[in-house]
This record gives sequence, C-alpha cells and structure tokens, in this order.
Amino acid sequence: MNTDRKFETLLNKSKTIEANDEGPYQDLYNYIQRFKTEQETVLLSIILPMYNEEKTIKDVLEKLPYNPLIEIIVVNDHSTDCSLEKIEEVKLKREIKVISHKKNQGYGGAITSGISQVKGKIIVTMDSDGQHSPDDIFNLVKPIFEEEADYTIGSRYIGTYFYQLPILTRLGEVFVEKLIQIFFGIKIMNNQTGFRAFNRDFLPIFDNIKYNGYAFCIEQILRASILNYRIKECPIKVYKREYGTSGIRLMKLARRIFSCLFYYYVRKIKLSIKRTKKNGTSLRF
Ligand SMILES: Nc1nc2c(ncn2[C@@H]2O[C@H](COP(=O)(O)OP(=O)(O)OP(=O)(O)O)[C@@H](O)[C@H]2O)c(=O)[nH]1
Ligand SMILES: [Mg+2]
Repeated sequence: MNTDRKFETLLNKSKTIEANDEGPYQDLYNYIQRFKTEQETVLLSIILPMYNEEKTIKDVLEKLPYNPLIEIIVVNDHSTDCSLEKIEEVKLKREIKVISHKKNQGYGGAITSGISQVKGKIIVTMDSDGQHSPDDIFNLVKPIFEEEADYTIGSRYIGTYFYQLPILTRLGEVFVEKLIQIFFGIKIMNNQTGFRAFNRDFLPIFDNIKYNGYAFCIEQILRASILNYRIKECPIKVYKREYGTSGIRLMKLARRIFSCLFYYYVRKIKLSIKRTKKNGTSLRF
C-alpha cells in the first residue's frame, strides 16, 4: 500500500457516539452484526472522495448509515470551496474521519488515500455529490459477506437511473464494455461507477495504481479480472447531479481508458506467461 501519499488528517470528531439503531438501516445493522468477532469490530468502512461538494456533502453524510460497526472516511481532495466547513456542520453525533490532501490527486488518488486508512472488514466507496443512494450499500456488501463475490460494482443499468444519460456517456460505456468482454472475458456494463464494495483481502489490488483520475475505475476492474477475483455487478439507483460540476472531461477520459486497456492487456499476457512458468504462484502488479 502506498503510504507516503501527502495527506494529513485534519479532523477526527471523536465525540460520544450513540448507535442509530432505528430507521432505514436496521436490516443492514442486524446483518453485519452477525460478522462481528473479538478481532473484527469494524465491519464496514465507507469512503467518500470529495472535491468541491459544498452543496451536497452535509446531506450525504447525514443520510449515511451510522453505527459503531461502521466507519466513515471522507477524503477531501484539496477542495477550494467550503466543503470542509460543511462537514463540521453535520448534525447528529457522528464520528467522521477526514483525510485532507495538500494538493488535488484526482478521483483514484482520493480513493487510495481512503483505503490506506481503513479498519473495516468490507470497504465501500461512494460519491459525495449526492448521486448515490446509501440504501444500496446493503446490495453491494451482501455478496461479499456471503463470499459470493470479491468485488461488487454498483450498476445503474441493472438498477435504475433517474435522469437522461448523455448519449456519448452511454455509447462510451457500451464500447468499453465490449472491449473488456473481448480482451478480458468479463462483462461489466456500468464500468465507470464510483459505487463499489470489496473485501479487505482485496486491498493489494489498489497498490501502485497507474491511473489516478477516473480511469482508475477501469484499472481496478481489469486488475481484478487478471487476478481472477470474482466481480459482480449489483443494482443501484443513480440520481442526477443537482449541484456542482462533474469533473469528467470525455476526450481526456477516453484517451486514459484506451491507454489503460492496452497497458493491462499487455500485463495480462505477460502475467499469464509468468504464471505458466511459476506454476500458479500468486502474482501482484
Ligand atoms: N472532479 C473531481 N472529483 C473528485 C476528485 N477527487 C475526488 N472527487 C470526487 O469523486 C466523485 C465523483 O466525481 P464526479 O465528477 O461526480 O464523477 P461522476 O459521478 O463519475 O460523473 P457525473 O455523472 O458526470 O457526475 C465526487 O464525489 C467527487 O467529489 C477530483 O480530483 N476531481
Ligand atoms: Mg457525479
């Protein structure tokens, strides 16, 4: 794990916490409670990358499940607006760990900083712009707790999305889906999603990432596929971005995605040759 990343933990609101044992997350709390052991006391870590989300972050944090079995980590990717101050205003007694980057490191950089601090058995990442719904967390983590999958990907295509998707985004994702299918043998429709979950054992897959921006999403899918992890797309709901601006620049992202596909296709071939020679020895990137 890359631990020399330049960040500092600015805020760690360690107030007395009372479990919120009522409301919409009761099923989730009851379910994860079953996996608690003496060694394993934090069952879920929820990571939220945040870049200039002053309009949404407070609301997003207030709607998250909250329980002593769950930790919440916000990665402030050098926001230049009042996002950080908005976290201070979060109502309810919530312990929120905030990691602040001294300079912007991109979406992938924000996720890997969060990952370097997790204590949980299962890790969830979701966006802080209000497009994701926290009640879908259960859908994403259940297959991992049940050991049916190692990496779950929140998919609006097998779930729902409540806005008109730009035609280029849809076509781009279909094109990438086909390329991944042809060259890596797996079908992932919503290959640009930021809502995902994985087991802590899966963390080495995030070591030494090459793509710090949004191509990070594809990079991790390809790495997981090369290392034969079980990937599953699960239904989620995705809402329209109501505030702020998307950081996605389509042409730049397209170039990065193609570079990523090419790079990992070559890696895949090299690793399979090594695997044959070493007769099944586990390999890392
Ligand atoms: N734009 C941007 N977002 C970042 C960065 N670092 C972290 N993020 C967060 O990453 C999440 C996803 O970013 P978005 O720009 O909304 O990307 P998206 O949801 O895939 O794309 P849209 O559907 O167009 O909104 C948000 O929660 C951002 O706050 C960064 O450097 N740039
Ligand atoms: Mg978004």
